[in-house]
Amino acid sequence: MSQSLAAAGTAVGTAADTAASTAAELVLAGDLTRPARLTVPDLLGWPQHQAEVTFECATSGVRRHRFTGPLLHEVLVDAGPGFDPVRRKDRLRFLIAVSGADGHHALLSWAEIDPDFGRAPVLLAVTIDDTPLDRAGPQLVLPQDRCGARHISGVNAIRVDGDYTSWA
Ligand SMILES: Nc1nc2c(c(=O)[nH]1)N[C@H]1C(S)=C(S)[C@@H](COP(=O)(O)O)O[C@H]1N2
Ligand SMILES: [Mo]
Repeated sequence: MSQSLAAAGTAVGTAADTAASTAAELVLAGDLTRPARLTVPDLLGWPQHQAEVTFECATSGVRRHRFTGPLLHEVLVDAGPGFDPVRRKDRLRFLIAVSGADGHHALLSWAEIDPDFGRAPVLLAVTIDDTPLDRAGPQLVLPQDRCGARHISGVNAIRVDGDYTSWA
């Protein structure tokens, strides 16, 4: 019985279509008091924003997309970054390392997305062009970027890091 069900499942799709593996997971780690694992449906729990972005790709030219999703800043604040929230200067040493499942990486500074500093309305998109990203995983969206390279798709890890003492 279970064998024939498995065979039927294989016939209509790939292993990635099985219930256990459909939801891509995003790991929030680093200097956080509440590290988390989030799926795209989890990201619907924050207020949703929309962005129409046009960016240039070095290889495929001008691209245009519509994204929806929560602000990266709101999601990360809820994970409890390890700075003193009332001391603005304390936030300036934090960086945000974003990784795609394919190994594409980019760094943002905390100040870049902080409403007291750069105020960039960076999203963790849950839809692209009205298509849900539940299986692919969320996409980083930077409406301020001219180039497309930081619009990382299939984001599977975000690390917040404020400790540079080991660099000295
Ligand atoms: N995970 C991942 N995301 C990525 C890339 C990549 O190599 N891996 N390339 C980036 C680059 S260089 C561009 S221009 C855009 C292109 O997005 P589009 O083809 O969906 O318009 O995706 C970005 N996101
Ligand atoms: Mo690109």
